[in-house]
Amino acid sequence: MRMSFRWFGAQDDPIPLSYIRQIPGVHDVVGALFDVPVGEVWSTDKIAALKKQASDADLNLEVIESVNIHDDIKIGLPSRDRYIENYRQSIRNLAEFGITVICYNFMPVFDWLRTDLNSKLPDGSFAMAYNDQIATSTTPEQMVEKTASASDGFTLPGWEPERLADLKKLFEQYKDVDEDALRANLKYFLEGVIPVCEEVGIKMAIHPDDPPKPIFGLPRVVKNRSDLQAIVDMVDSPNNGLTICTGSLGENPENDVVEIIKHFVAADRVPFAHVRNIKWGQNGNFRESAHLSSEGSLDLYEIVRALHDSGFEGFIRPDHGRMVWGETGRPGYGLYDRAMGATYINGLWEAVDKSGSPAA
Ligand code: DNO
Repeated sequence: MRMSFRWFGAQDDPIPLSYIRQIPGVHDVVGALFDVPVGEVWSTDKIAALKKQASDADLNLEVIESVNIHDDIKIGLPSRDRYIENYRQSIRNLAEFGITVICYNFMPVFDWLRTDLNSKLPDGSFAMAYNDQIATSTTPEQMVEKTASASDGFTLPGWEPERLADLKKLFEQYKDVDEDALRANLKYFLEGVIPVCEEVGIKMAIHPDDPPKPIFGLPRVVKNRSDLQAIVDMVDSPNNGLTICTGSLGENPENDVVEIIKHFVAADRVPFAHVRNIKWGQNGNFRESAHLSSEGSLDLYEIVRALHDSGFEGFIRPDHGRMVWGETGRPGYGLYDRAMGATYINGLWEAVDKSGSPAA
């Protein structure tokens, strides 16, 4: 297991790499080029500069989160072939610089969704929350506006204002895309990129839908175990992998995250794991919590034990943290609570590792 930490780049992350380097056990940073428009090729110059920033700070950079997928690919428009060709070139360019894992998602229009980015918890910290009733009574336009105004001046990953400028048109383009069509378009994409990944040694790692259900009438195809199984079966290759995000999958109490981990890690399809906790509310509502098992609804000990005992050899990162100790910044991505999360997960891993007992 390699513990890593997400970083949004020198221009846009208030947390310097030198601070990340000081988190015990973190030697890897997860990065991306946020200034390349979705669909365009990632140039070797830009990748080289990103790699150099990490290595200058004595950190490795092998995982990219994310190389996002153009909506034309998800919709299945004729222009998708050009975007897939660009993606193939980005994969080749990234491999030249030692990248081994690319995290991506296949959520139409929006990436993850929260209805409150700054919900105050009883201990005085702030976390993100999702309320189904608010989500279903808010229009997509209102949601974009609300998310932008509550994110403290930062762009949230997957909520780029330029891309979401013409929501009406995007929704119109998706009107005939149901789950089957979206799945077929994912397969088409994977068939285009996985051969290149095999050639250059990169593993693709699809991120689950967050929350794991359709939103605003848009289909979602990465919600549960059977969706994940369908994806690994689309192209039978270890390079066609998954990002197991315990929070996203765990938001649906019906998803048995521990079992999902055991199954897909044993099948050698999990190069990357996002490990975080959430607290279930009523009717599909949830809020994010500290990583500690007793603070949320997921058992992080069992999650780490399942990863360890199934032979997980990929990258882990702590995921969304709360805002604690007066910190401000990009919601979910402050330094302190994520650093505590990394330390906690490292502690669990060490304990499981030294106890030597295989999971029941
Ligand atoms: C949110 C993240 C997602 C994730 C993408 C992967 O905090 O977990 O934005 O990076 O879905 O492509």
